[in-house]
Amino acid sequence: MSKIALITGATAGIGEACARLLAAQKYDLILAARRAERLDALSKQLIDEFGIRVITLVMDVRKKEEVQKLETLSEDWKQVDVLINNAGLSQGLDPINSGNTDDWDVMIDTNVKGLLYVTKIVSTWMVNNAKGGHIINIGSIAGKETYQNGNVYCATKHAVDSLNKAMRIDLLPHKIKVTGIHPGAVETEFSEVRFKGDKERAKKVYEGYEPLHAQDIAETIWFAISRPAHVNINDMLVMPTAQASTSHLLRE
Ligand code: NDP
Ligand code: 8X3
Repeated sequence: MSKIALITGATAGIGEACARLLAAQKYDLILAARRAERLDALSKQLIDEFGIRVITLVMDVRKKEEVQKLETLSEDWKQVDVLINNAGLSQGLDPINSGNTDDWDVMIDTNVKGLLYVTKIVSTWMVNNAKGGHIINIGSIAGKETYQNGNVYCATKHAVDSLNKAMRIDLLPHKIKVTGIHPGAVETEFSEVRFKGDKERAKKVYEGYEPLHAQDIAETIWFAISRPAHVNINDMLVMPTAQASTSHLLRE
């Protein structure tokens, strides 16, 4: 029987790249995000190309009642082997004194509370299934350091870093692997979302150097997933060669 992976935020960037890579590895997939059309198109493509099984869940991870839809899946689909907690975003880049509190709510609700709601349900399945499992949490370099005006986004990713360590401890008795993947700059829709559709400003974030591509992170995640049973990758910080820290970028 094929292994099953559940990926949140599968409609773009890192999540979509993970879906493609795991499909090529013959995983059956549960793909979740808010944009139904994108989920449908991706799932059709992966079924046609790789002959795997895919189900999609239109789900806003901020909304507990929507995340609860996971419980309506059949017992077969609850045999999840890999959970990739990827759904996340940044909103704005402003000093703490003038930040938009609605932006703060969106980031905290998505990056921290959403990740928790999904993890509670899926880790319970993994415990009950008693066959181990692997949870991959997508943190960020922003969860390892803090940069000017990154305040709340950085705080949410520090929380993910902390929760990653906590999950590793709590799920140890159940032989569930837990891995934190912390990328530096990856060119995805991330900056367009952060700058609320301002494509020009978003493009500038990646100018003058080669950023990471979503595929680079998917491959890093696959490295963690494909280790032998006795090996757990606890934590990985992955940067573009041209980026030493959030504030040290070699632009040429
Ligand atoms: P994208 O904007 O390209 O993708 C984000 C994904 O998250 C989309 O599929 C989006 O789907 C989904 N998403 C956002 N909000 C919600 C929500 N409330 N409920 C469900 N799904 C949601 O960005 P990335 O691929 O770059 O980001 C993926 C993860 O990587 C995030 O956690 C981000 O913080 C992290 N990261 C990104 C870095 C980068 O430089 N790009 C660096 C370090 C970490 P939809 O809109 O359809 O719901
Ligand atoms: C995204 C990378 O540096 O914009 O997590 O925070 S950064």
